[in-house]
Amino acid sequence: MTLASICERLNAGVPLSFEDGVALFREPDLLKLGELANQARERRHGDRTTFNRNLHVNPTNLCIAGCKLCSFSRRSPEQPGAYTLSLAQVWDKLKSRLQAGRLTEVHLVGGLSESLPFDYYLELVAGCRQLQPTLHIKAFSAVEIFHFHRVFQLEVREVLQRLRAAGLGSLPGGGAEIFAPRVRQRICPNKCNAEEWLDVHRTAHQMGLRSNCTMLYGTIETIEERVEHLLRLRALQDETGGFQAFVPLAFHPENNSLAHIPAPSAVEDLRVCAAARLLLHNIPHIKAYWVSLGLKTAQTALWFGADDLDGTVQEEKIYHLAGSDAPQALTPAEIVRLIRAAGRTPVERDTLYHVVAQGEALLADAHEMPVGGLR
Ligand code: V47
Repeated sequence: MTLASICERLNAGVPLSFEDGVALFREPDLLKLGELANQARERRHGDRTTFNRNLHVNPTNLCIAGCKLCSFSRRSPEQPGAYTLSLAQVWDKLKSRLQAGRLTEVHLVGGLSESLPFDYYLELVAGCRQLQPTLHIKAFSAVEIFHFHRVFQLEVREVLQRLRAAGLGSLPGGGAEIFAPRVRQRICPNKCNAEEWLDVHRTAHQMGLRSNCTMLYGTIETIEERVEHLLRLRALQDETGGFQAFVPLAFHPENNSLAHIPAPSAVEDLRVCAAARLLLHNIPHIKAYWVSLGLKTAQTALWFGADDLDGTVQEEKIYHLAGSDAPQALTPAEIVRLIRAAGRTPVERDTLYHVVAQGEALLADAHEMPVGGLR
């Protein structure tokens, strides 16, 4: 399989095959691969690069899953660093962020708790919504939704319906890791399996909720397992059309049980981004999550298929505990500057990718500083 023949199929609008995908990941010429991905990106989005004003909150790090890849979770409340935020603490964080400037999204994800009742999650969402009714609440990965289904003995649909009634707007894409059972067994044996993860998203999409999807790369997976993972996401998207963005997540090895595995190189990061753009022709957005990639690689990824940088973030824990040296937060002005410095056109979006501000309007209030500031 050569890049030239892949290019012919791309131009003819033919979805790439499993073999094409493997060839993309094995392609030594990163720049040629990047050029193809960039063409696909520009055909869809031109120069536009989106971001949003969001706040990440992780209500608890107590987690019964014990994933080997994770540096964030704690098994018991007695372990150093274990925490669970009260509802009032979450709302206070949100309140102080809202006082510091405009916000359109709160991103809530946490560990799989043994003790928190379903009402905690319902009130969490409802309380955030009440603080600012226009705020979009993107919350709970499919792994958490599946956990709620198991521990609260409710159908997945019922879990989603109740959360939606409380104010849930969409689902983030975390917890997919790598779908292959061989890999899951070794890096996250207690998480829901691939079918269960996909089924939560299928159900959400059938209910009209949008979601994102991810792939954690750089642990022990093979190239074939990456391609299979991406093609399973693509197949679900063919069925439902509910994924908005794919987020490639680079493994960070500090403070977890896979610390002997080196982090992926920037070359690998860009290759995954480009291959995903080309294989996932039916998923509109590829997000270069700057917390995972670092600012410089995230900027470069905007020429390797990515058209989105996520948002202002703030208070990120999962990657910083695993060794990310990206800042804790970016101001809108800093994101705009990063995008412009990469030679792209910044556009502020909301969670569902509607345009919020562009051009002159973009900078009108972009100089605010999120609470906590930059590191
Ligand atoms: O589910 C955990 C991953 C995810 C590590 O949907 C790790 O818009 C690398 O899903 N090294 C959480 N990755 C982050 C996530 C996300 C982030 C930004 C935007 C969106 C979105 C989703 O991070 C986890 C897991 O897959 N993760 N530990 C680690 N050591």
